[in-house]
Amino acid sequence: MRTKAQVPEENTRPLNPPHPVAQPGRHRKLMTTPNTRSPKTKKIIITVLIVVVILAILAVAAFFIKQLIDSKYYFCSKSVKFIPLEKACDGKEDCSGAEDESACVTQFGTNSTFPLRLISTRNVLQVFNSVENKWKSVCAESFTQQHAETACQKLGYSLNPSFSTVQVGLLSSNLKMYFCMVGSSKPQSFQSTVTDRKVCDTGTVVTLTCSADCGKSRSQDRIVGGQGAIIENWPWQISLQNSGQHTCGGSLVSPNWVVTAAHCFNGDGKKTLVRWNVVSGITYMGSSGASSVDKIIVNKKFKSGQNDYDIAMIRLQYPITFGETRRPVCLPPQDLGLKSEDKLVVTGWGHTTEKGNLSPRLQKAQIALIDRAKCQSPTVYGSSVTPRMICAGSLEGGVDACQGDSGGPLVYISDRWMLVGVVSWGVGCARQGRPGVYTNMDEMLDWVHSVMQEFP
Ligand code: 4AZ
Repeated sequence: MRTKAQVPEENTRPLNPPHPVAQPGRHRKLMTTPNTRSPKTKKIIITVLIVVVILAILAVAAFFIKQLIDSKYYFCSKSVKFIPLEKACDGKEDCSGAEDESACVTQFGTNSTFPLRLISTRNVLQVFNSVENKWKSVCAESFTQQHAETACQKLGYSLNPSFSTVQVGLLSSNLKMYFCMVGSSKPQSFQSTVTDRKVCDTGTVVTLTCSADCGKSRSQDRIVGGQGAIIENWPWQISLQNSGQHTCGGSLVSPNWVVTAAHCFNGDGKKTLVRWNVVSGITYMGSSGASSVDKIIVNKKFKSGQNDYDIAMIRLQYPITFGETRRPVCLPPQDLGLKSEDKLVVTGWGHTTEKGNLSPRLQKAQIALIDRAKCQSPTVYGSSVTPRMICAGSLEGGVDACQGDSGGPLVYISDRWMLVGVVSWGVGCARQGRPGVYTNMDEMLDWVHSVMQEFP
């Protein structure tokens, strides 16, 4: 606020005082116009400006030279040596101390069935009996909070779980064929105490929620195709950046795990961990507040050049603190049972047209699940679509994921948002008869849970 008392002292002084005082500096100033500077001052200003401009040019040049070097070479910091990028993480030691092979993308495969699962929209807990090759629903009797914690820990969650019970009569037929009961003696390893039951004494089985705050967002707004979005509504969305460049999307599924696509790690310089960062909590593309990557695990069955098993997981160096802008999405239960035309949402900073550019602002699009038979028809993608894939979008075209959306979330809401797909591939973007293809999370849950258990 500008008040009278704040009027500058200079203004209250007469320009030509009746008795000029001997103050040479002041006197000279009063006699000249206020903006005129001495030639010496001018020289200094010009020199400073030139220095600033030169420094700016040097900084920009250094940035581009660094980008250029980074795009071709890997720097061995211990031996102070550059090696061609394709030699980093190629299985052969090129830097002293094998520095170039010490922090690389890991491949992980699993052939065995993960012995626990949550199934159907009710999240019924089942235990796998490997001798009989059968899944058995867990009776509620003798099941305690401690059992719930053990089960969720096994499934890769560290947060406080909660469990409830559901009447057997309300379950679909495949969930009420076989039952088992956990023992009370060893809740920390209850699978070793599981015994078969013909029926549950209480007539109820266990339903389990491992991540209390997953899949909740500020608003559950309904979406039309391709609009600007805000991170608060899709707080699990992350930007996966290679040398500071947005490369793929991804989804937070716990404080330190991100789900993304395996094909994001194809190519030179994409296999070394130091180049990767995860940026969370942003609506507008940027690199501030990036999380360092501790491990990247790619599905072993993914083969570059093919699109099958296109899934990877990233473990962050430090867990993310959840809030309005950062929150995990729920992993779906097994057999969620989506039908064609069910409404899904895809989000990302990918290209807004096929030959276009990345979007500075996060975008969302509502799309529909496409019938598998339709997507596998010869006029669409034929046998390129495997059981590990689902198609979503519109056969008329117009709305779709695109380059730069890869690895990002395809979500479905019942009471919470669930990750049902990962942006994977498609022919072009939003073309007629060429919908987007997504990694089918339902087929990957075993792998995801195995990874979280194997690399806690
Ligand atoms: C890509 O290149 C890509 N239209 C991702 C999604 C789709 C196409 C391409 C789907 O990452």
